[in-house]
Amino acid sequence: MTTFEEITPRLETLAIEVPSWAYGNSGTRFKVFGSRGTPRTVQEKIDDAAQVHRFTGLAPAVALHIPWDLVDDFAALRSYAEDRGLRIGTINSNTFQDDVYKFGSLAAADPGVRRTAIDHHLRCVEIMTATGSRDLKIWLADGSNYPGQNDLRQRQDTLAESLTEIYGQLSGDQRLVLEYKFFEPAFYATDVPDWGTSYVQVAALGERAMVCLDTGHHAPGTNIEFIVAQLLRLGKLGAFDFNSRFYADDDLIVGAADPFQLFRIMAEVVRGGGLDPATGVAFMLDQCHNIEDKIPGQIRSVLNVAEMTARALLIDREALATAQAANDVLTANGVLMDAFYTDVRRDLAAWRDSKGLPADPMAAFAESGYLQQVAADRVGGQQAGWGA
Ligand code: AOS
Ligand code: MN
Repeated sequence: MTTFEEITPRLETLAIEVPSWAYGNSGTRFKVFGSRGTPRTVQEKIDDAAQVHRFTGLAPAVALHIPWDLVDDFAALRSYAEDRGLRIGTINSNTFQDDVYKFGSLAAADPGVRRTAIDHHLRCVEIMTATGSRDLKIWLADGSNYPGQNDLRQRQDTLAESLTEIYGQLSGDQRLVLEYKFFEPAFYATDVPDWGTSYVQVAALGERAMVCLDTGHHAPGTNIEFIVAQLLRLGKLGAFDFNSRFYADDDLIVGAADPFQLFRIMAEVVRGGGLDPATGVAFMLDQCHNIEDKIPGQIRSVLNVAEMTARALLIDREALATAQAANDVLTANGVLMDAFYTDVRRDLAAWRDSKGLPADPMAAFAESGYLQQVAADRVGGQQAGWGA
């Protein structure tokens, strides 16, 4: 039996990146609801992100989205974050919002559009250098709605050319991570629809190009932990975008829809060495809080990831290996389920307490009065939201 004390050193290596856009208003195509105290600037988003780290101790980085988080002076923004105990994490490029990208960006047939999209990424690389960010994350809305609309094969070649130019501009330990998504906004064919396509594209670029796995970007029923195992095996799992979903890309709180799936994913992360910082897996959240308060929504997500990571670390690996070798199906499954059913919440509370963190981060945040304070302070201006 593995004890909680034995797993804490590995648990403490967990460093979750929160997305700046989680603190802005978001919604569905039917309505984006505003809320009091929503940040108006990237600095206010960083202030909110700092609260998540302050109450959990596990979220020391904030990812930015460009152009949503554009500022004149990114070195100053880096200091702003550092003064609040955070580093600036992944820089996400955005080539899905401007009119010019109606028919695609890095894979578009129009060379002028491609140039605009590549230049945007080169600007993102400059920003990474100023912020000290390691990863450039690329998610493309590129695709088509109707059979025959695009030359599917040509677009793979075009995409490869665009990515090669961007990859060539990386320096030092900078990396490119390519996110895949099976549909939306394109409904017939997406240019990077699955992990295989992402893998093929990044493998052609080189060592510092990796796959980003967003947990909401697969067809229902997909065995995501299998993809995790395979990418770790190949040394190509660069990043997660964690969220949960009931139907499509719902972007709900991590672990809310299917805690067992989150456990199975973390079990493969542990098995594949992905918790070791040297493996370089970025544990990002990519979520929208449409109806719930955003900061506690992020705190809950971080806690859920920590809980399922702890349970995954508690798997009795020796007993599992023995049962697997003996083809003892029921014992092997039982060993895994024993870890999944272990309630680690008290142990995690005690661990937080020992670190000077609140035992109950949700309650402590509610009692802190932060939401009331920002609601009173953040009056006027334009609330940040999807697209701003
Ligand atoms: C879109 O579906 C993706 O998940 C991207 O990661 C995107 O950049 C992010 O969700 C912000 O819109
Ligand atoms: Mn994502």
